[in-house]
Amino acid sequence: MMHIAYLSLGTNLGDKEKNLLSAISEIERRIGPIRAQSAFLATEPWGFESENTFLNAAVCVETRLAPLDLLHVTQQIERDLGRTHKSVGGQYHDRIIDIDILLYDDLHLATQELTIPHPHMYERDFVLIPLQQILNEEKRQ
Ligand code: PH2
Ligand code: MG
Ligand code: MG
Repeated sequence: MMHIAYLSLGTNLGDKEKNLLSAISEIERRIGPIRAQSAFLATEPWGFESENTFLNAAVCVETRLAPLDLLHVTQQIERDLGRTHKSVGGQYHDRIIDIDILLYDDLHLATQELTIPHPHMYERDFVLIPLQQILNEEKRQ
């Protein structure tokens, strides 16, 4: 079965453009074909203090992976690109790459490990602006 997932990408360390491009190419390789991709948006850190600004993006990807498998693959890509620690309890850190699942078909899921839609997506311009860009792109096709 084919599914449609929307992912949010963010980075605020190192060569940020390269980090996003590497993440997107690993998403294509391990998750499925990219249907739409936003522009890269420079943003201020949200929810924590850092001198390192972000580059954010969103992608729409077609996948045969189930939600938890998708989560595990995105986490493996984060680790392979060099991410060291995860955010715990809303305590954020600078990171080489963060890949978050925003939406998966019309699924609503709330488990210990994974909540879909992403619980904070509606509060975050760095998520909503790229997401809106790819939704508009799809409407025009
Ligand atoms: N990610 C966070 C917390 N704050 N701020 C920006 N600008 N961009 C992000 O991707 C981001 C953030 C948690 O993952
Ligand atoms: Mg995040
Ligand atoms: Mg994350």
